[in-house]
Amino acid sequence: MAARPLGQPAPNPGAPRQVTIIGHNSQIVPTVGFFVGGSIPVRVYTSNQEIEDQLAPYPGVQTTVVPADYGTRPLDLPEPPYFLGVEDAAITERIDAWLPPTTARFLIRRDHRRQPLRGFLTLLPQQAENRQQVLRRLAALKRVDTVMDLARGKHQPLILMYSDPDPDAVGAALGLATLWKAAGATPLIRYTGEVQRYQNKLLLSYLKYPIERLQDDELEAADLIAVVDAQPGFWRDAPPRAHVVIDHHPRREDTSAPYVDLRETYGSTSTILTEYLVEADIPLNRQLATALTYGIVTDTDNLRRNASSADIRAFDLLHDRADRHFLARLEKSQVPMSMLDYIAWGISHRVVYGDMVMIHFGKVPTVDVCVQVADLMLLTCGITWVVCAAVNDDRLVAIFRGDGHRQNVGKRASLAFSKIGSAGGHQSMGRAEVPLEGASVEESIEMLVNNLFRRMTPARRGRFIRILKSHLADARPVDPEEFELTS
Ligand SMILES: [Mn+2]
Repeated sequence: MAARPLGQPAPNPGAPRQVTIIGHNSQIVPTVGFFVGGSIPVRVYTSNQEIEDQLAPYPGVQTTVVPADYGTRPLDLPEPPYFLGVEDAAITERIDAWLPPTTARFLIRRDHRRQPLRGFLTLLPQQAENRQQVLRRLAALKRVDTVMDLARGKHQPLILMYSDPDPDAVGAALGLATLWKAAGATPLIRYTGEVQRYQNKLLLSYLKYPIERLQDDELEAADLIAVVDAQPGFWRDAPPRAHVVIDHHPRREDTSAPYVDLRETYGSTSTILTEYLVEADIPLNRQLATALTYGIVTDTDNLRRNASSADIRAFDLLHDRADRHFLARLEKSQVPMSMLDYIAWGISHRVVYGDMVMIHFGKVPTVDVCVQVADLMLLTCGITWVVCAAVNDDRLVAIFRGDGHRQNVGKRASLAFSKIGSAGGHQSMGRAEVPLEGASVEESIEMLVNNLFRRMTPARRGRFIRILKSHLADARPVDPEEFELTS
């Protein structure tokens, strides 16, 4: 194949070599203009001599005047696509009879509310739909103006995230900071708890924007306060006096502020900020696009959970501007180094019963051990549910994971343990916590098996318990100094 000259776009095999426009209504000339603008040759058949005259100045347009009743098929009718600019139904049918079988037949009419004839497509979106889109955009721009106006002339705007901020809060905060910077302000981004997860620490260190823990005097000094991905009432004592609240959690009765944008149907607050930024045509740099993308995918479990079409649209707009490699790094950084010994111990001390895996870790420094190992064991072929239990802080804690396909592990947890402790969950995740009140680890094993398998024969339950107890006699992982989630 001959090489294409540089700078020449690859030919699109589906692109039409020319288009054919037939009829005489008011849409003919604008439609010709539309295609001429795209340098596509146009063939026109019209009964109206005036249209021929109007089209004469257009380059690449060949016009043929046909009889007013469109009664005879032109001998030189080109290949599809065809655009019919005719209002009259009988004439439309007559022209339709000229055409070879093709799906590429459009009806171009001013009045799109009229039902298009069967088999014809419309070239333009329905006007009502078009109008809705414009109105939605105008509403978004009005919101952006309002939010930006609030920041103009402010000395110290403050964007607050609640507690240990999750990636959605970080994405939304950075999005709002970008808007406010475009309005000439220099906002602080602060959280009020501690960042726990390793991935979130990694995210904050990746972003150049300083995002830190709130200092007492900063709240005092702020002359504009926004709360994102939360509502002021989340702070039980001393809720901040917020001027701006942008969130997707269910509305709290006590939420009020001069500017409130709450969208419960959205999967993430980052989506709301993405809409603001995109509608206002504010450039999204790579870091911002990365933070917003990560916010959307973590809150919606990669668009699988509670994702609205708005979240999917925002993701679509963002994802090729985001740093894929960094996002992959974040996604993979799931297992703290200090967990590896527990994972190894859990794997070699599993008890398999049918399609279930059970592990009892004895005493653990953190219940995260059970969560991590349960998620991992569920990847085993043939295993549909997992129970990882341990004793922590004088409680028996059992973490349930299931594929959610054949059983409901939340219900299983609650049936087994809600009478003696707190238990619940949903299809694929469950958790039970039973106070031990000084009972031993050995007794916690009996409690676990006897309650979970009430319908099992006592002999089999006894064997189950003996195996779990004997596993505990094996050398167990040495607790790391600290379960700090660092690399
Ligand atoms: Mn969120």
